[in-house]
Amino acid sequence: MRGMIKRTVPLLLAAGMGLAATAWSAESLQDVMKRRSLSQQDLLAAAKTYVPTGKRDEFLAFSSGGQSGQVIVYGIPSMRILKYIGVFTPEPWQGYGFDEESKKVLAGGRIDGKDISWGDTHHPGFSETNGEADGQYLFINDKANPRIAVLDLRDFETKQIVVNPIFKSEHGGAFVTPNSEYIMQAAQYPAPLENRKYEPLSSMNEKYRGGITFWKFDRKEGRIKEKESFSFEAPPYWQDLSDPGKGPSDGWAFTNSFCSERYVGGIEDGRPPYEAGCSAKDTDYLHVMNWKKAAEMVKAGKGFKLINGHKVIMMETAIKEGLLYLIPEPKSPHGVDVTPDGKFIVIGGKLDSHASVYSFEKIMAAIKAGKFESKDAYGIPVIALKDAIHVQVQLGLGPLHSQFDSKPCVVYTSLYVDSQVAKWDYCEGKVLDKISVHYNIGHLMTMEGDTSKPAGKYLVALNKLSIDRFNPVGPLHPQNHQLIDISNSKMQLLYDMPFPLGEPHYTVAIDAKKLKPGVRYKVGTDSRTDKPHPSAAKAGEERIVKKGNKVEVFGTLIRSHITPEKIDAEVGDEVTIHLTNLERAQDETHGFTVSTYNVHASVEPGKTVTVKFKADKEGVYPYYCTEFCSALHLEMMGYLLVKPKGWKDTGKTLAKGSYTEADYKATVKKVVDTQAIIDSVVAYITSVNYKDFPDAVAMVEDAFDQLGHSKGLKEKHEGFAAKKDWENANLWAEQIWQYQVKCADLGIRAKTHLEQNGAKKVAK
Ligand code: K7E
Ligand code: CUA
Repeated sequence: MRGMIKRTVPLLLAAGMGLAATAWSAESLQDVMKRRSLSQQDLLAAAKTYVPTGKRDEFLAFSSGGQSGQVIVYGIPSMRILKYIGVFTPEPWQGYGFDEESKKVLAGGRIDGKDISWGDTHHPGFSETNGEADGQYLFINDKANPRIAVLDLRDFETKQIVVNPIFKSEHGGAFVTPNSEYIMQAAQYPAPLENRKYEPLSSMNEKYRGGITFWKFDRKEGRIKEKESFSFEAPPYWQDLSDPGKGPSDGWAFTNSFCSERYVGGIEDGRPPYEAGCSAKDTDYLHVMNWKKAAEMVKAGKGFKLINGHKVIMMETAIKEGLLYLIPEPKSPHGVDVTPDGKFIVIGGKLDSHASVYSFEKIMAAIKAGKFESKDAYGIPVIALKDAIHVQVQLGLGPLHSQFDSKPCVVYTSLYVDSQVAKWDYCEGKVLDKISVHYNIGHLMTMEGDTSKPAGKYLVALNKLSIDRFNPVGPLHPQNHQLIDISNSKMQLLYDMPFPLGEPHYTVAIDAKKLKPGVRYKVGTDSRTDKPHPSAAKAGEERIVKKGNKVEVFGTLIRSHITPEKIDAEVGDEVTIHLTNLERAQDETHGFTVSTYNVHASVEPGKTVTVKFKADKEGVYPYYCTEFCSALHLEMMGYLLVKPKGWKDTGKTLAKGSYTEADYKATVKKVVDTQAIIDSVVAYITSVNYKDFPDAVAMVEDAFDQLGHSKGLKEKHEGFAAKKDWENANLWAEQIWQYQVKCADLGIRAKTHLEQNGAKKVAK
């Protein structure tokens, strides 16, 4: 150990000198092309996607993690994965589901008093301001257990999970209104709306219902308000996806549906299966809703019925108040997307080869004129397709979802059966280009392509099958996200990205400049509530409180020690450990676990986290930091000592080390030498315009923050030296050096950063 420390000083010195070797490749570009069999086209694609070391992506994509119940963040155009975010599923790296704060978030997703520790995430949606993605929040749904989660993009953490009070499954969430007033969530498989209520399938038409929920979002609090949310009761058609109107159509919302046959399968009884019965008819229904009027009605306390304590606008009321209309849509539709200008609604036919473009203006004219072709079985007025359609375009087989370009009238639609993307003009109704993808595309996504201001440039095809595209990894294949350049008139396929965790369904992407995530919390923050943590501790305030059979620890973390380093408990005690990370430095996260007690916390700078468990077995349990946070990370540990009831320590003291005066003097010299290195680095930093480099400023601040912790230690070691207590004298001097090393490490990082980013000398 001590040998290693001795070697560290020259190492620091060498780094301080900035020994940068420049390696020139002996190979030319031509050589590499030949060696790797790359074409000109490949090189072009590589040049369009390659993000050089240290550089960043232009867009960030937030993908549903499918059956993993998570959200996955990656960069575009590099397709580099940046983060998995635990949402409906516990995720140990982030301590999600392993610390008390996040357990409370997950508990919001309990159904009938039971934990549901997975989710089938489908559709992420950004919060919007004036119809544009604003980079503040992300919402995502769980199809299997009808829920919605709220993620805050300041720290990329899940803050809230709400359970749909009336659905038993859902599909069409989360779709956000233009100013994030509401988040839409539509049902999928009809069921009785009352919870825990049985009705036989023979009463499908009378007792089973679909619906569309509007979750009220409180932007200031960043949370969904369950009590202010409401739903539309809908016929037992299988509501699918939704999209709220924008611009001229703001205030209205659109939900497509299929299986309007209301077919009930029963293959085991010899009945034709659902897939036959649900696609028998030529058309299904687009639901058109006036959500603004509905919201006002609900706010005024009128027009709804409470079902499971939730406000539901029954079909009868919706018809009477003119809140709900239907329009036929071609065969088993899938996907409904409002154009950026809010004038049209594009719907894919799935079993039809057309995409249908509905005109909002025509729909409104028909409603105003009371011009309906019929009513459905529940009395909902049906507008004739011909009275609502703007244009229908033959695209190919299996049109599903659509996304828009920054160029006016240009839309991209996925063709599932054809495994293609069609680029077409929805104003004129003509196909512009097609490109093959690999294989069986579901959703597709353009940059901010579902907002009122699409950014164009790139398209990602979210393919359901990858088959032969990647190195085989067993029968379960990754999915294939394919990056396509859409900046020119012909689309160009650029890159295949294996998507390794679930079937993602949908992804949304945003200009990275719109995101403003923090690098640290205010010291003592509970990140799940965004409020000061009541059990946070500052440096010097650490303590252990024992009351009856409860042991409560108020501790801190800083490189490279945990305070306290010993926790005493008796068998059967309930142990609660609150830890505050005192670091200010970017990326200095500490983790925390106690051996065999199934707890884990990720404590980012400033955060306070609590882990709790019952010390139900006698023994010695090391706890430690789980992030490699510094050279002495492995020393960042302590012991939980669980003693038998009534155990008395014998008064035997800890073994003494054998330190001499010479050891002490050597340590003091090391401290002096290291200070010289620090001084030289400081001299360099202050000789340049480092204040113009915020990252360098942060590192310098952190460096001095570290050094500041050594305050008072000089007096301490000198005091022990005066008493010839060489162990204490030596070790407290050594502790100064520990802080110096961290300070020097940061100072040198700042120096390198300044040198590499062209810092200039300033006049003294
Ligand atoms: Cu088409 Cu669930 Cu959006 Cu998947 S859904 S593809
Ligand atoms: Cu803190 Cu390792």
